[in-house]
Amino acid sequence: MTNNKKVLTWLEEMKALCKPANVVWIDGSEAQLEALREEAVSTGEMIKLNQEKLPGCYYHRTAENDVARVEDRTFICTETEEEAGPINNWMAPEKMYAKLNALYDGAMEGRTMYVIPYSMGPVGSPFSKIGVELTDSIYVVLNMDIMTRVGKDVLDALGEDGDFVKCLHAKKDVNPDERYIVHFPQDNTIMSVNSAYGGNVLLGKKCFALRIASYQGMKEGWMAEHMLILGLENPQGEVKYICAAFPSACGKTNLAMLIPPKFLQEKGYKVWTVGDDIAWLRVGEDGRLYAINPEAGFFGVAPGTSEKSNFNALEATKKNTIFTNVAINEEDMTVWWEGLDKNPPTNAIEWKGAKVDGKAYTADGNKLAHPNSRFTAPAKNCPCISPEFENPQGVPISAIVFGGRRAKTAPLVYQARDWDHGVFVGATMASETTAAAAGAVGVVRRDPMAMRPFVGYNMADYFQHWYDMGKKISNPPQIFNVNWFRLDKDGNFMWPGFGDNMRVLNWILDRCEGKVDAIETEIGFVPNKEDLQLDGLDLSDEVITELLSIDKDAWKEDLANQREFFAQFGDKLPKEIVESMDTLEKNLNK
Ligand code: OXD
Ligand code: MN
Repeated sequence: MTNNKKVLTWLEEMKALCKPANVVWIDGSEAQLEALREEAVSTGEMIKLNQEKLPGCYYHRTAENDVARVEDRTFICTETEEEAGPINNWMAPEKMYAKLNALYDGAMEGRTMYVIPYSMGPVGSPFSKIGVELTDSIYVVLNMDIMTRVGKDVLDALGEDGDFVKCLHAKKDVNPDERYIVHFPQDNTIMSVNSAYGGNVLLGKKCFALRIASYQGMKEGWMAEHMLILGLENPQGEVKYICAAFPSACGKTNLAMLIPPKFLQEKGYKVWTVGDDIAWLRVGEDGRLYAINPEAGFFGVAPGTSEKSNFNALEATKKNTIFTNVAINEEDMTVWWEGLDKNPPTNAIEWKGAKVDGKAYTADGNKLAHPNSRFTAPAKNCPCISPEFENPQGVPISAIVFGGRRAKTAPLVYQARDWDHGVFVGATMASETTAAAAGAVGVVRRDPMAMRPFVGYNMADYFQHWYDMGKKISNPPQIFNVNWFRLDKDGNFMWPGFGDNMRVLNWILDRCEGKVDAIETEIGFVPNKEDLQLDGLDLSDEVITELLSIDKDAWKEDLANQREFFAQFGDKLPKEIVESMDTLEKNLNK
């Protein structure tokens, strides 16, 4: 399949290490993929769902101990500990290679090693990067085929001499005590062992497209970010693009596929999805920032996805999708999860595999689907996928939006004063824990740029990279912060969220185009009420005022928390962050 010596040499080394019974190159052909689906069904690795109702759809169940990303088992192995920084787990590369080589030794005996050449980004785009994943899991092959561009044309694009990210995955016996998700950014290498759960084994996603790519971006002058990309079309047919970063459980996929409120739809507004999770950003010749979505599919959380909450995502899952750890409706071999509708199937198979009466089971407070159960759906299934999705040059970004779940601190929306202030706004991102999780409610977890689990090097250097990029972007996007989760005194959400968030996006774009003024406050610019399109919303004037207000005491408390968080970076912390904290303090004390 290839004459690339680097690929062939590495493959020989990994074969010698893992000792598979045979090796199969994935060429991306439908015939080969179909044969693998059949094989996975025959061994029980996958279950074929109702092919009339869900054509091309399959079901997979992971081990009970293997249902989520494992941050405590995720390592960044740079030469020095300082290069990995205080947020990442670190081990010296030599020591980690020795440990891992022992685990991989003979790990594929009697099994097949699949060789998956894949491209993050459209094949041949100047943004794109190539990886090769070796895995002993058909589930991984089939998911990678949805989430990335896989096959022979990737090897052709790599050529005889091209560089690629080496990705090795062995399922082994999914022993959580010997599970490792390890990145060697200086060797372009990822090694994952003892897991078969998506985020740990689809190595193109978090491991490559964020952790390794963020390191590559720092070295090469571009950015890999945990951001959705959406296009907002106005009634004149112009489309402006926005990137947005949110910590998990803040509705990123929903925002990426937003359906505007009716009165805006009638005026001709529309949202186009370019990406729901990751953006790779480069400076274009015109001095603007351009973004591609390096992925080709959505690896979305199923529970909570419904016709009402995210019609477009649900539509995307209706064909050629792999469902993981949701519930099966045994009546007709379709799928179900909490929040899909109010009708749990009577003859259900819950995610661990037990046959239960779904109605009685959920009435007792049990969950049929695992809360982190997923769908892997091709992006092109999505009804609102952007016509620019495959554009190798990416889309020009007008605004970058940061957000989190803040009960009190952040107003509905505010705009940073300039790029450097925007970097500070991103770096001080945080989200509060909800009652849905065990433990105290309202505890602040700092999650700079929503990249806390995904920066492949020292986060202080990552902040510096943002400042450095600002100097290279002559025509930068404006930077904003949003908060859909402000609570009133009784603990109720003040803002309706979902499609109505479009109203805020419109204000953001109006600001980018200089169409509206704003009020300068201690923290940045907030909207004049009359510039928000609030037609048809049942919100009193007081509520709007409250939504846009700044609670100085809450901000002072947050600032103390920021200082504590940033202290761990010591002298490496860019001076701009300290200056921004000092300015904020001065503003709040005025
Ligand atoms: C994801 C995540 O799965 O951020 O996208 O955890
Ligand atoms: Mn994510």
